[in-house]
Amino acid sequence: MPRRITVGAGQMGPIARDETKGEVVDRLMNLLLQAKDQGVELLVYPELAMTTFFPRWFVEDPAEFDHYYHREMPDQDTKVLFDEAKQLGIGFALGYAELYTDDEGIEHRYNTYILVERDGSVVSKFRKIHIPGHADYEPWRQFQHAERHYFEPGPDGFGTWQAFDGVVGMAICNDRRWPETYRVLGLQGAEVILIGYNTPLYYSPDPTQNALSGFHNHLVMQAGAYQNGAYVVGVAKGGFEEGVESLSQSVIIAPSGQIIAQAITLEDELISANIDLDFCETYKGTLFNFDYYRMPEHYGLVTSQRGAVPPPMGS
Ligand code: CDT
Repeated sequence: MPRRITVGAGQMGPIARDETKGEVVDRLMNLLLQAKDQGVELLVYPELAMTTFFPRWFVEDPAEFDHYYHREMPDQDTKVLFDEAKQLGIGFALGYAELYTDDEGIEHRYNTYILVERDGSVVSKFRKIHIPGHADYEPWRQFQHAERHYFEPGPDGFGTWQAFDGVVGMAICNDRRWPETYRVLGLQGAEVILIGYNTPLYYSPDPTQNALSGFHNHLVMQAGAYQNGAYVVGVAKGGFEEGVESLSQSVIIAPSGQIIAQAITLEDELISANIDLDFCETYKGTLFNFDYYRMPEHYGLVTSQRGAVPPPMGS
């Protein structure tokens, strides 16, 4: 039996600060209906798909922004989307801000993806690991990127799951820039990696990188796909949002590293591709046959240290 599945990237344009959750869900539903027309079985929405990218504003007490978070998923705002997707037989990954109270009553804020199967069952959650930006107010910036104020790193690591007739993994935005993300997923057999992102085109710490934003976005995801023999679905929330322009250019990438489909607008736009999961083996079974060719005995530094340690001078 060929393992073919149609995947969709449900790119979103900007979400205004005063846009209600109901209005946003209407847009997500619209993408879902387009997905149905294109035969999509797995629809991937962006990072933080329910709200404007609120880390661009700093409020001293993050609880002031609790209205941007969801304590449960689905909840009263999103249940209609979950119900409709189940009715249509479409699975999806939805990015949202999660507010979680643990068994000891401690609140945690995560940047989360929830993955839902075609029958409406929840496959898993993934909580973003690499939290970029800064934790304190930085007045010199044109706008804030205070993700480290609003989110803590996910405690569960990078997982993969048997779903959608294959092996699926997730990552969120800044995670995509780190080769470790893809490798840890690849080592768990990932065949399809789902990645949502919000990437401002202006990078305050080094504006010389601005013009390369689109290049870097595709560079890392294409490399991650190729080096691990996996498909990557990269989905933006882009366009001009509350005065800040963010990258669009959502893509579906093959294990060859080639882009199969790419969004052309800065708005809500669905792209899709019918992919052959067995094609992953073309790479996983040859050049990137991990079992045969990897040399983990020489990779110890990857997990034993965080920063670079050059050799001493004169050595
Ligand atoms: N959302 C997110 O992780 N964005 C970052 C922006 C760059 S760091 C300020 C990214 O890696 O695209």
